[in-house]
Amino acid sequence: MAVLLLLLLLAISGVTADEDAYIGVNIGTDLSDMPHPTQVVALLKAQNIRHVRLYDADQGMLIALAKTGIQVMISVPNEQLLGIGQSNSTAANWVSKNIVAHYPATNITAVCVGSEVLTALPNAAPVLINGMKYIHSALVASNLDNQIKVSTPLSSSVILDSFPPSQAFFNRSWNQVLVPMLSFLQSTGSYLMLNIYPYYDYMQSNGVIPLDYALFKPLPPNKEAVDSNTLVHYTNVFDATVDAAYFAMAFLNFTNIPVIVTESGWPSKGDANEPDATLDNANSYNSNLIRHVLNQTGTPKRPGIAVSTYIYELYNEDLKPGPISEKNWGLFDANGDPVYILRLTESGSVLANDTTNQTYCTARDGADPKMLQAALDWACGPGKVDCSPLLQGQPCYEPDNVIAHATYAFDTYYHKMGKVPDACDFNGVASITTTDPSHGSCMFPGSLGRNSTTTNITAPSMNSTTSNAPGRKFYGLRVTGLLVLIKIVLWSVIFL
Ligand SMILES: *[C@@H]1O[C@H](CO)[C@@H](O)[C@H](O)[C@H]1NC(C)=O
Ligand SMILES: *[C@@H]1O[C@H](CO)[C@@H](O)[C@H](O)[C@H]1NC(C)=O
Ligand SMILES: *[C@@H]1O[C@H](CO)[C@@H](O)[C@H](O)[C@H]1NC(C)=O
Ligand SMILES: *[C@@H]1O[C@H](CO)[C@@H](O)[C@H](O)[C@H]1NC(C)=O
Ligand SMILES: *[C@@H]1O[C@H](CO)[C@@H](O)[C@H](O)[C@H]1NC(C)=O
Ligand SMILES: *[C@@H]1O[C@H](CO)[C@@H](O)[C@H](O)[C@H]1NC(C)=O
Ligand SMILES: *[C@@H]1O[C@H](CO)[C@@H](O)[C@H](O)[C@H]1NC(C)=O
Ligand SMILES: *[C@@H]1O[C@H](CO)[C@@H](O)[C@H](O)[C@H]1NC(C)=O
Ligand SMILES: *[C@@H]1O[C@H](CO)[C@@H](O)[C@H](O)[C@H]1NC(C)=O
Ligand SMILES: CC(=O)N[C@H]1CO[C@H](CO)[C@@H](O)[C@@H]1O
Repeated sequence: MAVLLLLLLLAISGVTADEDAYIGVNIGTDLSDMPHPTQVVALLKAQNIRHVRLYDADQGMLIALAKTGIQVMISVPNEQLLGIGQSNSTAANWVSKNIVAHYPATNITAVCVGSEVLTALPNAAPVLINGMKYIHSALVASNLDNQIKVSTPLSSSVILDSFPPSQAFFNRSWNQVLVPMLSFLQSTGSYLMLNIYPYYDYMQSNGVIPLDYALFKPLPPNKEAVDSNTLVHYTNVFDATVDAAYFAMAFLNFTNIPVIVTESGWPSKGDANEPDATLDNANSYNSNLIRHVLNQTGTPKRPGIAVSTYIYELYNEDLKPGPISEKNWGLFDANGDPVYILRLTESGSVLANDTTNQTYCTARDGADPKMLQAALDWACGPGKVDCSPLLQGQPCYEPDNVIAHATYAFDTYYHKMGKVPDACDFNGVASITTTDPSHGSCMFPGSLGRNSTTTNITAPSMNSTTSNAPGRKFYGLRVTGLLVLIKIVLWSVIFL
């Protein structure tokens, strides 16, 4: 039954996909405790994230993403670009190993050739176009070029004078690369990939850009930014940057290439000199961004035209060098616990908000150990909880004390009973919490980002198959009320 419903869920989510703008998520992997690919995918599923971008072509992730319906953009890391841009057979091998071997089980939709190459690795710029063309030729040879697009994410800093948007143009130093690139994107039906960081624009503007304008918050009319040529009012940095890209392309006579935003986000924590990297601002930015994209508003220059956007990023990456903010762009920590609960109520039912429903039943602090033991005995006996994971040698045996064991039994019972508050009482020695009590390989029912349908979870830490430090991936959230409903039914079937 559960399997049937799962299939139904996937079928329906397939139907509702993708002519409209969608939200995806980038998956960076610079974490000391990087979750295993199966845990990453479980988190994606729990959050209904349907689109992701990986910063490499990690084989473990590509396998874990198979048959999930999740659409995946993979990347040629900058470190591999020189090889691929100089040899069509290297490119063909790359496509064969990372795409042909996984498609169609894993729904790969695009290849990002390098990442901000012009600004991050300018000496590879001369081979960038060839790299894109070689990858594309290999896709053509495998008859996959219609399904899988080739592009390269650009930093928005290649656009100069981006306000007013109508006067924006690409840094002319790069025209020799950008003109053939735009021709390539146009002739292959691909899109311009752009990374947009209003956080940095705001930080670098020395007070010229109001914080609210960066955060999509309402501005008084006299504070709105007006394009003096078009008289268009801009209410946020994001739209102005996308329009600047349209104008910059038009300046080179390319008027029909869509834009997709490959990275955007806001850090939730920063150094003393980054006072606006806060939980509240990160929440405002990402919540407003999601609402803006899913509302299909488009931009003033192209109203109603979808600008799908990948949020940077899924996990906080604690190993990232640089200021504190660098480590705090994530929506989740390594345990799959949300860093903040997105404020998405007005956009309908986006499951990221559903983390508020992520509750657990634990032994109350300071409860009398004898009463805990009695409640534990009841749960594992008359309560019919499967307490075998608490046996010696099993994942939840350690720590071997009554509080930990009771917590496991209480939480399992609570979920079995459909999380009704009465199921978490146990004569007053239990209480409901939103903190996931899972530890090590002991996964509690209800745990996000983990496989909670079974207690036999082995969770090896991920040894990435690639050696690239900034390995990353992405997903997308796109939810309908029906999906939420089916998900609830699905869960209740599993737990009843
Ligand atoms: C690579 O390019 C050479 C020379 O243009 C061509 O003969 C060969 O078929 C190409 N190989 C692949 C795998 O595309
Ligand atoms: C991948 O996803 C797209 C959009 O939902 C869909 O049209 C396509 O059929 C999928 N491809 C595969 C191989 O599943
Ligand atoms: C344009 O690009 C060149 C080459 O990277 C760089 O040196 C220059 O500073 C850029 N111009 C501006 C105004 O950013
Ligand atoms: C764009 O097209 C116009 C009209 O055909 C032409 O005059 C102009 O030189 C073109 N600009 C570029 C950058 O190719
Ligand atoms: C969504 O778009 C409609 C019309 O385009 C607009 O009236 C509404 O305010 C938008 N909602 C949000 C939350 O942006
Ligand atoms: C949270 O759980 C309650 C009770 O199970 C349910 O009625 C509600 O719809 C859930 N909220 C969401 C956003 O799914
Ligand atoms: C949970 O794990 C089992 C066994 O490894 C697997 O068959 C199942 O597909 C997993 N479920 C989810 C939702 O990942
Ligand atoms: C968990 O699954 C593995 C492989 O399927 C099996 O060898 C092991 O005995 C199981 N452990 C428990 C506690 O069920
Ligand atoms: C993971 O990598 C570490 C360090 O390279 C190594 O010691 C360990 O054996 C690896 N684990 C697995 C399961 O490959
Ligand atoms: C359905 C649901 O849980 N909605 C919550 C989404 O997040 C906002 C802000 O935290 C809550 O107020 C809603 O209750």
